[in-house]
Amino acid sequence: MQAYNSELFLTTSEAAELLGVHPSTVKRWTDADELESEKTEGGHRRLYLRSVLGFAGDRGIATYLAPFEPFESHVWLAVRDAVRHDDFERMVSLSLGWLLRGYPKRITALLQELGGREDLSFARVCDGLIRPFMKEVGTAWREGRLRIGEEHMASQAIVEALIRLTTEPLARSGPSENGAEPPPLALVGAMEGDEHHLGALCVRILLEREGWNVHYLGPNTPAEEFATFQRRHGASLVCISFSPPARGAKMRRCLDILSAFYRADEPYDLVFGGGAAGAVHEDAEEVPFRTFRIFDGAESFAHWIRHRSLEPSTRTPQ
Ligand code: B12
Repeated sequence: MQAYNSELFLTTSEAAELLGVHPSTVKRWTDADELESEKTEGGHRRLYLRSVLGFAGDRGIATYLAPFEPFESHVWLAVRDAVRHDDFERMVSLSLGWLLRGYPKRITALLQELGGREDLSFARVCDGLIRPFMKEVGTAWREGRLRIGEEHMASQAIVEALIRLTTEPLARSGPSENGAEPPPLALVGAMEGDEHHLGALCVRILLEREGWNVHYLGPNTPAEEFATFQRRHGASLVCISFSPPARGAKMRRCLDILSAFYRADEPYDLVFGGGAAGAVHEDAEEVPFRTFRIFDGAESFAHWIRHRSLEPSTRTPQ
């Protein structure tokens, strides 16, 4: 462990953040020599990550880095790059390294940590980390650097983290006793024939965090099922993911089916997204929906959902 962590040092506030205390507490500990530190030429304290982690271990202070032993310094640098510089490159290569060495659970743990952080937007984690990481995985598989089993392991590691990040409490989706307006309902899933559903899971979490009740239909869901469930449960938003190799014809067929089921007295918004969704253009299609939008990423979708007016459906979820 020493070899990995010995070179890295933190400022007082970085150490305080890691230990979950106020910087003045870290100063007190260093002044009392309880926590090892050095002074720079400019008189600022610097604390070796190794010492801070050792101190945390001795005092029983849980840090987010502890589960990543012996890669704490790698994770710390990767998180710092992401949070401070919006740079996920280190995180992508760290995750790929873990995949190749057979540590998929670390990938799950890292994504869970990032997905829970308040200093990172979850949409950014989706577009900045999950999508590029999985793209790298796909490329490495195509070039023969990864086996298909490793590709599956990578998707599963991400799925597991995303499932753990779906936080919707049961109580919120049930009938309300105090007469409060129930949260609006969204249906989310991936199109029939499409086994890729990481993007749909990302959308589910984004919506839940914006206060939506989400019925998640998962991968490979026929358009007719989206239409039927929208009617049955009165969803005010339907989000469908299309990954390559889906083509425009598939999206148009889906639009035709949903249009045939659509009733103007129960309006809803329809959103397409995913790597293949650009095969149709929202303005070019004649559709009856209250709104029809296409997004190529989680961030643009999150921005739209936050700024559109939240009009609940005329019916309440059952
Ligand atoms: C993982 C993976 C799989 C896994 C999926 C596992 C799972 N549980 O999802 C498995 C192994 C099942 C799989 C199967 C196949 N795959 Co595949 N797969 C991939 C891979 C490596 C990653 C996809 C992924 O999960 N990306 C991460 C997510 C988060 O990214 P995303 O979907 O783009 O989502 C983001 C945005 O698009 C957006 N978004 C997505 N959906 C939505 C929806 C809404 C409403 C909104 C608002 C936004 C949004 O938000 C997300 C966050 O940024 C890609 C490689 C790549 N370059 O993408 C190939 C890839 C997509 N697969 C490919 C192929 C060919 C296949 C197979 C046909 C292989 C085969 N011969 O069997 C099958 C098809 C199975 C099927 N019927 O669907 C090709 C497609 C090539 C093409 N252009 O035609 C790719 C590109 C690999 C390649 N380079 O060859 N695959």
